[in-house]
Amino acid sequence: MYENEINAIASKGSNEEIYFGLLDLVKKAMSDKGRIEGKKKLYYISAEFLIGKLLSNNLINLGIYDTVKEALKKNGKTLAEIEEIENEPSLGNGGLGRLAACFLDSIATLGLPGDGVGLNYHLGLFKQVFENNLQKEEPNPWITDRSWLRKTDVSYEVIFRNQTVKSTMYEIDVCGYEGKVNTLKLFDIDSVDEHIVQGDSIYFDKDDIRKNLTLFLYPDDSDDKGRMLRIYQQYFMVSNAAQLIIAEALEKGSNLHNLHEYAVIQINDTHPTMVIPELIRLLNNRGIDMDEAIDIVSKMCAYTNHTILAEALEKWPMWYMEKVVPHLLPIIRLLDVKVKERFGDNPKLRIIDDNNMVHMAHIDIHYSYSVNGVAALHTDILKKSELKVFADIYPNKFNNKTNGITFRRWLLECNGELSDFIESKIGAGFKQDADELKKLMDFKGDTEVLNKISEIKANRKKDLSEYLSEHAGVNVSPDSIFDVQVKRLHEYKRQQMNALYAIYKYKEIKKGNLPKRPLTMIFGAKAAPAYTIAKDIIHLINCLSELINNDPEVSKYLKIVMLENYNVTYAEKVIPAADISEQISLASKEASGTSNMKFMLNGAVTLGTEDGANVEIHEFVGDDNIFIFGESSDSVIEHYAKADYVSEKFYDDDELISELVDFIISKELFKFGNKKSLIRLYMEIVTKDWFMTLLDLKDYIKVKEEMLDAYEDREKWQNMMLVNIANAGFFSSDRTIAQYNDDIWHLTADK
Ligand code: 26Q
Repeated sequence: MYENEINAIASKGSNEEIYFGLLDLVKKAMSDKGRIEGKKKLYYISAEFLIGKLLSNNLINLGIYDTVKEALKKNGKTLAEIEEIENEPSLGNGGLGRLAACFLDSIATLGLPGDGVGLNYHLGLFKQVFENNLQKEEPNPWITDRSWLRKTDVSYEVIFRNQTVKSTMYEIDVCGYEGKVNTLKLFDIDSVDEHIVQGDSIYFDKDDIRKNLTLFLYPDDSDDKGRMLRIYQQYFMVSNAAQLIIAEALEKGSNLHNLHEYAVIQINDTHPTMVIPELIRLLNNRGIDMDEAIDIVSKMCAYTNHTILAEALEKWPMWYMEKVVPHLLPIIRLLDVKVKERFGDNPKLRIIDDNNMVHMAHIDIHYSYSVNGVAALHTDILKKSELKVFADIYPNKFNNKTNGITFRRWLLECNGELSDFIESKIGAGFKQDADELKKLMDFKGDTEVLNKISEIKANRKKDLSEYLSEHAGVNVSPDSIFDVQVKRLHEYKRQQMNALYAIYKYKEIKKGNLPKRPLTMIFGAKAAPAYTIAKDIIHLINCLSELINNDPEVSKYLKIVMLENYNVTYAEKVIPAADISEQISLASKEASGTSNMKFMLNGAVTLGTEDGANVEIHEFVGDDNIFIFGESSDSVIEHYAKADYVSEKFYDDDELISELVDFIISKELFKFGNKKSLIRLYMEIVTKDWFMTLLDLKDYIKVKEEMLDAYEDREKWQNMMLVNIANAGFFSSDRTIAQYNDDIWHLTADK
């Protein structure tokens, strides 16, 4: 397919010409595939779509990846260098956004009619740079004249209190693996002005909505204006979505009374919640009475919860909404009244509380027909504690959908050599049916296969080492153990615990207790701009990196790498190269995690707590193929309930713990770091430690040491790699999406 065109493009002179040639060809090939059609369609509304670069992914899904690679090779080029031309879209921040991207891939692959709906942030999430070991945020412009974005003539009016704006809809095609095409729809306004941003900062005038509405994802919300801007963004997103849904259904012949037969909405966390009152309002405006409108919308909406952290459960003051979207208030009040009519005035169930705060999740739970968590443990905790009052009144609404990842990007694309080798052993069936990976279990103990798998791992480690020495200015040995923790920076994810391990190792080496093999600790993480302690943790890791990597005595055995501006592109290089997958959240706090699945699929072994999807990974691979430590979620939940965790006690009572924590404020580190930041972090850990780092620190060090020892039994370790890969099938997002469709969406596949 397209062989002549591909050869012609590959023989062009510059990488740019080749890239843009391929871009146009792929766009045409996707339009040739045709759209996935159906009476009923899914609208996956999300504030984030962390889609990553698209060229390789689209080539794979179109089935022309190998042809392109060959043609480039003939001309002395690689796809990797061509893809350097492409900017990574900066439309997401972490797990929730990447999940949405994996889901779009699987929805199209299964032939289900389903589009993503979100916003076209011009400067995206900030770009992270390090200055004096501190994180600095810069704008991250990614949109270029020629790109995957297609401007459409679809436009809606969106009404705010003091003005009405006109939207423009952009589209990005989403091609299924050997399938047809859905779209990601991104709304924008033409008047946005990137020049209002001050220099290379992320500061801008928050007043002028016409100029700033779609500038940044998660603009700084440390003041009222910033928080209000988030409401502007959210309402803009969902009002467009609601108008689109109605327009498309009308076109297909809906009389609106049966809108739920034409559309189902998946609400990705609470950010799109206002779609519920907005749709009710629009239906009511079109002559449908309130009760019926509420009923129709409740039959259309399904809500996914991604967190139990209190601070992430959105609550907005009524007066914000009054200022931004006053026309929604009567509806939100009505929804609140109806809850009281039905269930009495239980404060825990209310939408509007005594402080006049609107609880977005409560709107979702009362007025959706499905509420799901994202891993078995997470859903259990929602039902048994966090959302128990709701689960009691709506037992049938609650369900689990354990997250998944698309194997196209996270195996075929990022680790083609491993994928090809697997295919040579068990056939290509696993690409459509991930469960077939289980067939690899037949090769347990097969030296040839095991050696090949570790050879491939060694190749990825070499690739990454080269990349790091070229792009990050750091030399690491591919023969060292690659120990990787990449995820958003948050105290509950406990990067600080990993950093304390680095201090432990540093001190051991200084004492002459040399490790059998060097260790390379790799971190990648962005901290929210206003999250001081998270930024302090990044600063600590950077300081440790500077101290350790420049100490000739220690750096032979230990290196610390903090990746700057970790993103999807980086993930695709780092994850295939990892030996150890760090999944060390405080049990009960990580809803699922998805990098844990990516690491497993690429043959890394998990070092983790019994949290999120780690629990399910543990069940699949068994005790012998994972390293588990730390207190259980039940006992952590009990500590919170009894308020009996006192970090200072752990610090005072244990010499090793105090020695490691004290190092944060040592002379050695003050040489490289900002004293204020180091002292603040030290104080936080000793006097607060809300996410109980010190509770699990000793167990973590012990199990990590056991794990490093286990690595030296090469055959044992290779078998662990194999068992992890062979059991990753369950974590394909194709499985997750099939379950969403069977249990929630009920769409008909168009294949
Ligand atoms: C809320 C209020 C105000 C400002 C921002 C927010 C906000 C923004 C982003 C709240 C939450 C998020 C993102 C959450 C997220 O990424 N959660 C992750 O979702 C993954 C996919 O389900 C899970 O695997 C992770 O465990 C979960 O942390």
